Amino acid sequence: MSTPVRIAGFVLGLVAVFLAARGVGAVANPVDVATPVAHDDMGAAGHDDGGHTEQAVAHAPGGLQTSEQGYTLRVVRQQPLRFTVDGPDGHAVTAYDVVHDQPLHLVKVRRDGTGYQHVHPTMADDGTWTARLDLEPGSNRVIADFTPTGGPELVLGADVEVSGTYAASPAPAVSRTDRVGPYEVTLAGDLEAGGSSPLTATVTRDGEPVTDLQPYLGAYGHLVALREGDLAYLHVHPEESAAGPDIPFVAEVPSVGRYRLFLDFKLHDVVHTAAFVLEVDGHDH
Ligand SMILES: [Cu+2]
Repeated sequence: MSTPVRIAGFVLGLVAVFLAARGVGAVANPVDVATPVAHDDMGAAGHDDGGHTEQAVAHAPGGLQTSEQGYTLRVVRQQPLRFTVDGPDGHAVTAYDVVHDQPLHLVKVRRDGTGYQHVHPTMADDGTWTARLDLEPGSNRVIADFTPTGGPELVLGADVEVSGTYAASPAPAVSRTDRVGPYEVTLAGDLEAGGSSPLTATVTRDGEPVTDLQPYLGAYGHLVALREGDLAYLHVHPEESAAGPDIPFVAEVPSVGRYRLFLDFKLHDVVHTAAFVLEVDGHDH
């Protein structure tokens, strides 16, 4: 935790105490980022929240906005999906930093949480990206994770409506285990609202630990977490690890609710994706 962020959290905490003391806490609502503090009456009462509050203040979840800080995700066509990221000057961005081995990560999921894909589109010289995606009928969310060179780290999302008949899938139950081909993957650890939560994925085959994972996107696995309801895209960082069977991560979850998690891992030159559902109940631990 950087000192400026900690101080910012502390100052906002003081503001919350001040507002609460005057009985006008609701006035803080127009400032969205202050809401988690203003509404955290336990925090305002002075218990040690373990540093959770300032994180909620520092990061609004990504992927909820199509446009942010002057950059706009613009879908040009559906099939194949083509898009640009238009910069503050109105032109398509053509220079990106490579992060986790790629200049741009694109996640697509249908609004009902099915059909997850994580791909790496290719960019033409004019800044138009083309992605190989299986866009199914229904409302699809595409989420781009990138850093324009010299610009901010951004996660922008857009809806892509595809015509055709489809049946919405009911929300799945909480699930920590998934079977992908011959592999069984288990996700251990609990998500905590407003905190940094360690999670560990474990890959086995026929009950035996898998220890020959191949590096993928700069780690031995890549985990994406999406909030059910709005598909907010959460910060998940891989931790250093061996090539299996355990793949450790730290996830930052902003609120209670249910989260869908998708783990990409690579074995024998094939990338597999395991899916999980975790729930954050909001009770104190
Ligand atoms: Cu990626």
